[in-house]
Amino acid sequence: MKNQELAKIFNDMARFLEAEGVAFKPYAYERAALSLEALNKDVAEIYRDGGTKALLQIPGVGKAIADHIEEYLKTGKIKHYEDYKKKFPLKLDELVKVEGMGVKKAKILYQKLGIKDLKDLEKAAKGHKIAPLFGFGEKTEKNILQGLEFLKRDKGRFLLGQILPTARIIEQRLKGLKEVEQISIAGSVRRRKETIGDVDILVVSKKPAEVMDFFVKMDGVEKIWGKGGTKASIRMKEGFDIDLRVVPKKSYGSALQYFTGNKEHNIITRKIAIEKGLKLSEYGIFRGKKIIVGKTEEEVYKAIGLPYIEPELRENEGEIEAALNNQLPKIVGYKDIKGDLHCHTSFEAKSHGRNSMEEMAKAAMNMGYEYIGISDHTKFLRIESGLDEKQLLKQHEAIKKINDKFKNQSINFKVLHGCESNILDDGSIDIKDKVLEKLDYVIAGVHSNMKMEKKEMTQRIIRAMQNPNVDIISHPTGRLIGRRDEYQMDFDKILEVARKTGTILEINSSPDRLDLRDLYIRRAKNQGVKMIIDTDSHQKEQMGQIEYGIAQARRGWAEKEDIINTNSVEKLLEYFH
Ligand code: DGT
Ligand code: CA
Ligand code: CA
Repeated sequence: MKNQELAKIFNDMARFLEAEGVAFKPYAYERAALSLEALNKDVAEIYRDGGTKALLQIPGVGKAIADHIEEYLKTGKIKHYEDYKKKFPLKLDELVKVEGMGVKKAKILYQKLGIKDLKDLEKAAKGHKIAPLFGFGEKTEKNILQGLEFLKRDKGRFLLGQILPTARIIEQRLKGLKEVEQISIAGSVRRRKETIGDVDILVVSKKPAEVMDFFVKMDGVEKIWGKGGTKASIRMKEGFDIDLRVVPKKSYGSALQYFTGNKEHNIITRKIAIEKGLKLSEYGIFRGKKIIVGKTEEEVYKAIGLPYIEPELRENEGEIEAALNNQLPKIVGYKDIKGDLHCHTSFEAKSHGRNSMEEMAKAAMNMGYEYIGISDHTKFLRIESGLDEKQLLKQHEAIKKINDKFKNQSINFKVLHGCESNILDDGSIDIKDKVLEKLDYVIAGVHSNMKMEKKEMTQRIIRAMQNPNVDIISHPTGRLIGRRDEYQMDFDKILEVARKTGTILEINSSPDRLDLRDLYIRRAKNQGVKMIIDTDSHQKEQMGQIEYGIAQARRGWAEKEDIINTNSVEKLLEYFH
């Protein structure tokens, strides 16, 4: 898939430019990569239908990038990129996945020790070659080894955010075939699991052979693992596999139920069928040899005495018992969110490639929201151009002006003023209370010293929640999927204090965070703790990632009432007060 190939190239370019110390440009490339990754249409098709002019309509794509895309589509290469690869013959994309390793560190390690990839890095760290280097030390070397271990644990799985856009494009391509009557993504992608082993796609067709042929010959296929009459399996260039199954119409519902899984959920549904004297398989529900139902999932569940169960709940985590007792939650919907309150902007931060407050507000309107909350970093995070008290007050006035302007233009949309402040080691906040008081709401998060002892970290976050000005805790556990563990902390105690103080816990939608994780969401809900689904967007293109956060909330059984940004702006402000 050209979208993902180009996204990878532009991400690499951003890193090369950063390694060279070039300002601004890396962000432009990152933004283009982000936009291409999330695009639901094939960039090759866009170009074929509308040329460079159409490319320029893609968010984040300007003239220089459009030229690169054109060059790549025409020649399969980008000269500028090839030159950089010669200049820096190291696998930066791989190396920066190690938690705590930035581009600059990777460059130094390459120059001093010739480290080109993860293998070299591991060898050097184990041989204690890194610690003696200026600016590294014992602690960094230990962290690198830890980071490498972590990467190994999750090998072979991909983030949902890396997979879903491509899976959708392939679904659309197949849908375009006249032989395809019905189609659905199945497996863990349909369940919106946070990491994905492979993609499963189910198709109804009377001519499976034609569908199979098209599938294995698609653009972006690297290898064909197998191809039979109704089954095929391929490896995409991006490194992940896709299984395709073609079934007859009468089995579509039961096949979808089977291939959606998960496996444990399937085993139990089959057992229930047996108890009723039936047999449930991917081909249908049978009494003896006679098929009773199979066309839709609804009728399959009904035939074994269950209501329809949303795919995000099918993990054998109690959903079957709940269904049997008619106690399934009415989980929050993908269209229930009314605004995003964790958004960063370029205010007083000119060098981060971010968008202005108005641009973010417009993007929020395009999402169909009623409000947005601006929550820039605060002063402790100097590398993120964190705002100090004076700048926050200045921003407050600027936001008032934007709201006045919208009002004058009869635009029914509200910009709220917040901030993402820092929880310091002792649990205090890096901004004075008398300024925090003036904002509509305050987010607080841990951004430093993440390896504290359990007791200390728990106390640190509790103290922040006890500050009456703090409304929301961002990415509460600090994990990065496949890269960094959660902080050591007593989550039950945190929940207890969150409930007492009315503090809201964030469900961060960023595909590599998804923090809170699903089981924590469920525990929070059961304890009566409110949550908010936010994107933590640093560029407007990231606002669309909200769907990953919503998916996670659904997997955590959260209902509309549990999520405060399903409320109108009036209700929300009332809650903050
Ligand atoms: P993944 O790919 O590891 O992220 O997870 P899934 O759930 O997509 O697993 P996958 O691709 O191996 O299989 C897709 C679905 O097919 C799975 O969710 C349930 C069903 N399935 C696969 N193997 C078995 C099995 O041995 N027994 C039963 N009952 N169902 C299975
Ligand atoms: Ca799968
Ligand atoms: Ca599979």
